[in-house]
Amino acid sequence: MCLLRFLAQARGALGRHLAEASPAVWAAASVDPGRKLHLVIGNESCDLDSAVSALTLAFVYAQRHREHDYVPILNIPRRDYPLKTEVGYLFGKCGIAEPVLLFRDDIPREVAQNVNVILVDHHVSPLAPNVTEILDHRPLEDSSASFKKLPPGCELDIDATVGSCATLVAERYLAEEEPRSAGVAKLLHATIVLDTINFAPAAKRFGPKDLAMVEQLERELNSQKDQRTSNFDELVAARADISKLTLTEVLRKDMKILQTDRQVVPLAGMPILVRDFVEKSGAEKAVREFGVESNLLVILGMYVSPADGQVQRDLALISLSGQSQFVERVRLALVESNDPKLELRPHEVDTRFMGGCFLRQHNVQATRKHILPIVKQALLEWEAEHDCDCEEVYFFKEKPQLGLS
Ligand SMILES: [Mn+2]
Repeated sequence: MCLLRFLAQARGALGRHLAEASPAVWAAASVDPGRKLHLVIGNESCDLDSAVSALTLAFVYAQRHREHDYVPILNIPRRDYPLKTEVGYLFGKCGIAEPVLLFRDDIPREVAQNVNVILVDHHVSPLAPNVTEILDHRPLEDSSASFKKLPPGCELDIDATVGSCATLVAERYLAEEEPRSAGVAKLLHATIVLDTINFAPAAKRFGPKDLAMVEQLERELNSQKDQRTSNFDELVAARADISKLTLTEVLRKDMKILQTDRQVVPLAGMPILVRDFVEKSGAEKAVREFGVESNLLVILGMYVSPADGQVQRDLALISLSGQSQFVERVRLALVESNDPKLELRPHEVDTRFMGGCFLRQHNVQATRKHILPIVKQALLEWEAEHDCDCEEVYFFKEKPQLGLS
């Protein structure tokens, strides 16, 4: 069976199994009892690695183990698919359209006990008790509570030496003669090239296995090494293409949530400078929608010049509830950071957009990976110091008055 036909039939396979769990919703034909459903699911960022690894591994296993069903699931709600511009671009190039894909909201919140789950590109999951196999390349978090809930027989292939989970899928794909699929080979090849930053030595994002798999895939595709660069450039451009997104979608496109016991702080990463974003009409409405339930929003902007590849970065701190002292505290933490030095300085032209704080980041090597822990530390320190400002104290202050009345 070819990849496209497999995908077109995946929804039907899912429906047949779910019909058993919930006949009211899925009035489809039932499945024979020995036939098991395996959901193959990537991580919640649904980056290219997660999406491609889930899709290709499900296809390969489905062809090799025809007695069972393997269904790829993209770990985002369907409405967020347009935000994953590089995924949509590469899938589109391979003829894979959104309606044949299955998303997190296509499966019930609680998966039935007899459903097996294969995790790709992550290994900490609320589905842990159902997981039978893991392919991942993140550093092992074996102390996490969900990791301890994995069943004893779960097969683990967690290899932090590879730059891409797609490399681990390619290894399985290439290990046997069947199935052969140009679509699978192209998807895996493009993903490994993107994740390894096209094997740039300075980026240090690849290991020997990534290179070996890409070379084998190139032999299978009969493609030349020099095509890597054009594939890579196309995907980088597709990832930064926000021309079809609303401003709120631009903020949500690549966001992470920082959570402490008392606060939720969203960090947006955008392929446009914040300074340029706030000039757009509707920017204030978009920011309000994005940060509706938080004290603080952190927005990180980046602009890569198409002409010479030069990178510019800036950031903004905005409090919708006007907590200026808190914003100032986080600003100081970022400005004073030595690990690394962010070299934050005011923009040449200042802005007072929503009373926020806007800074150019002259150390363009520093990324969200560096900024996130600084913000988190500042949040925790602030909370520790302002323990006295919380409700209990307010309550004690008020109590004598209540007692008198
Ligand atoms: Mn990955």
